[in-house]
Amino acid sequence: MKGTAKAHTNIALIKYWGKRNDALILPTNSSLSLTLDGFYTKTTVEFRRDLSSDLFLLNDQAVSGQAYERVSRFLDLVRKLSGEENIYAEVNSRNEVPTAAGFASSASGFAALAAASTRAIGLELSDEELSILTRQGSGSACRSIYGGFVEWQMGEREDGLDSRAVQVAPEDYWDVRVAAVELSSTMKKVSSREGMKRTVDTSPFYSGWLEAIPNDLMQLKAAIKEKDFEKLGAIAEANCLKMHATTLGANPPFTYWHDTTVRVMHAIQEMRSKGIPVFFTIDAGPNVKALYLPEHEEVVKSMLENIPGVTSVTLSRTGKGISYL
Ligand code: 2P0
Repeated sequence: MKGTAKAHTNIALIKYWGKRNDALILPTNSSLSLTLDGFYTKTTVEFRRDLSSDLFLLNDQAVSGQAYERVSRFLDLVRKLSGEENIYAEVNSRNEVPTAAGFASSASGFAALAAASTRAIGLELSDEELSILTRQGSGSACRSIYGGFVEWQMGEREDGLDSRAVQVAPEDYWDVRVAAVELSSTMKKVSSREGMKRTVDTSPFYSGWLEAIPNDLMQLKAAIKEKDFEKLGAIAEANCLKMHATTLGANPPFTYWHDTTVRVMHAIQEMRSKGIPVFFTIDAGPNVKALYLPEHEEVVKSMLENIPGVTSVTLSRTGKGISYL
């Protein structure tokens, strides 16, 4: 009863920011991401009759506390779905993503866990069913089931059975590149889970965020269809700024930006004013991701590496969906 799977992380161009149901992880807005081949998680799950509780090892270290509880609760869903309620698992994960520094390691993590654990327990799920299950581990993870451009449709149902990802365009459709600019690998102060909750509950700007989503989503899908990079970049950058603006209105207010975050944002906009089409997006952390086309890779990389306070620049292409090993 053993399964191994690999899943890549994804970067949202239209952000998921807010839940309407915390337990089922149902979002208040649809989102759209690009799966990245540079960052991934590889996970092996083995269900064993001799275990009396789950074991979770991340990069060969036993994990306990909140991170363990999230994995074990997710395995409860898998056990329930399979009808095998009294069997525990050893989970071995290897993360090729810097954890909790604004890179969505939970996205590749829960996608790989969902794929490996369902395979190990003998469930045969469609990609759609797997996306619905994965969503209940971590919202953004439901998008990592697929490669390329992926939309997480928020759905309307209370039971969440229509809240799942669909592929908008496959990984070989368009060679858009992403440079992950790392500024600091320290843990962030407000987790994305807590940050989005505080924003939904207290920020007067949150209604403006929700109002903007349908148009951003429509425009971004048109940009993908037309392969219009400037349009894609402009919408992604503006959507990211709207998401981050909501945090400033929260009570207590907060921001994920460091001084270097702002420096990188300005440098990217400055480069654009000189005619290089490069755009930024930022998740719930200080690091910046730059979007560009292959012909500008050299110049974008060297510009980013030369910004004071930048510790590393990692380049990524569009990635595939989950694979079984
Ligand atoms: C996203 N983020 O769309 C957005 C943009 C952060 C900013 O999804 O609570 O780890 O597990 O559903 O998926 C990060 O939130 O949150 C996230 P949970 P998740 O990628």
